[in-house]
Amino acid sequence: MARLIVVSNRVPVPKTRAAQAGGLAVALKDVLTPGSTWFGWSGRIAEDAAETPALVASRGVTYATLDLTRRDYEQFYVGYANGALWPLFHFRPALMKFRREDYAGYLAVNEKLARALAKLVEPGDVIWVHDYHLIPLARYLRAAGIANRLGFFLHIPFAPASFVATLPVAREMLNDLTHYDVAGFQTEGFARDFRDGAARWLDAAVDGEHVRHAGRTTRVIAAPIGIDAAPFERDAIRAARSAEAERLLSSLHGRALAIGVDRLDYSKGLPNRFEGYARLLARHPEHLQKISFLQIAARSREDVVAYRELARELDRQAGDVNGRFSEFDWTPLRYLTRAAPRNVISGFFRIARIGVVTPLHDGMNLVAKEFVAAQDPRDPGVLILSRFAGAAEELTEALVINPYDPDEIADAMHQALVMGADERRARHGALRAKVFAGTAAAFARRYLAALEGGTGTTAASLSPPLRHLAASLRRNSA
Ligand code: ADQ
Repeated sequence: MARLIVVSNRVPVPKTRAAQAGGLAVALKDVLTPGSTWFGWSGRIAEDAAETPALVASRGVTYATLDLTRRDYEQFYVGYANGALWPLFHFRPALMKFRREDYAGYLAVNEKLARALAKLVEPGDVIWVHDYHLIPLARYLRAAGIANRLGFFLHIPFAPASFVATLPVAREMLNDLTHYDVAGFQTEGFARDFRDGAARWLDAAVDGEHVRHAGRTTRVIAAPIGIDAAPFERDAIRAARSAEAERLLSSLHGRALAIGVDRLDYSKGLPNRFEGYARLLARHPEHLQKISFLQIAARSREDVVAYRELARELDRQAGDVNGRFSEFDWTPLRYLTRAAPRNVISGFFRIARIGVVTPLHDGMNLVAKEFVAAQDPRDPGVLILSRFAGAAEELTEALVINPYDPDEIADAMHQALVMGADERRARHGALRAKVFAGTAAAFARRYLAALEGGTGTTAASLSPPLRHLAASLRRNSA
């Protein structure tokens, strides 16, 4: 029977640590109906890594995972994916560390995954590949004789053509993407960047949304990812009454709470955020002792040098802000470098007066949408949002700032603190409508309709597996 096969670097196998993993697991929750498969790396490193995937079945979904060797991990994950592609796509060429051996390891892992996956694929299966770790997968799947519909979705930004050229294997990367039937991006801007890059560096023909190259046609679309808004709001309402939220509230002594929640990643703009906060306190002494900033920054990719350096810099900055401004009974900045459970964070969002989302560059940023969904519409907090997050294309009623200017962050925090309830409600009402319309389910439905080759999302235009998915999505989003 035909099925959906989702492929991603990490697979959230139920009852493992990976099951907690953020964005993607949440976004795809609804499309993983019984009969689907989720395939990828187990998250484990093993020297005797088998070529045949380990299978776990849960609620009718099969989770198929392979281990990686230490060398695979160093070259594929640390070296090329996060040492070269991540900085390239996040506009940080100075941090890009390209090494041929890492690239060779990246290709080898993709080939190994494709070989293992090819054995699981049945005619009619629809294969949806996620993110920058797996760009070459389609080429290897085609080489293994897989003729099924193949889609790719990039969760992070794509870079403009002139920028892509700094990658020594830019042509190979662009060419690999043309092996997919559909290539999806978070925004129309990123989709356009890919079409431009393919035209410029591959001499591909671009015809509207389509890129034609070497006899293949790829439909290149923007499909902004969303959150499961209604359940998130319900969680937030419940979590705002939890013991943790009560403790946080009572520790505030009536002060306004500003909150930031991120992975500890240089794309998230944390140093400028801390500096912006310091400037708010220095330039607006009326807010001293009236605000507490809680930054939760989950440590991430500590095997990559740039991440360790960032962690040290933020320790220094946090010490500096608190050393300068603290009173014996007030700590202006609370800085935690570990993840917090979603059902705690959602309650903290609801309590907060300001959500601070200031990435220097971000594919979407789901925290921005989660903050909006968590607010009490009668007395909502204010979202401060970087114009360089994909979310800023939709969430235009936020206080949209340029994160490269710490004074602009400070001004926006001041504006948020003095903003009247009517304006807060008006801005939040508009944002809320967008977050509740552009949900994870809507994203998946739209993408899968494109992958199926249809232009609409009516059930009649979908093949049996997708009709099944569409029906389940409608049930879940009802
Ligand atoms: P991320 O860079 O991980 O994702 P983001 O979208 O902000 O970024 O967050 C994903 C999820 O992780 C959210 O549900 C968020 O609540 C959670 N999260 C983040 N920090 C956390 C923390 N400190 N503790 C607990 N949970 C935390 C990538 C791209 C984004 C894109 C997503 C989804 O970089 O641009 O929005 O994929 O496509």
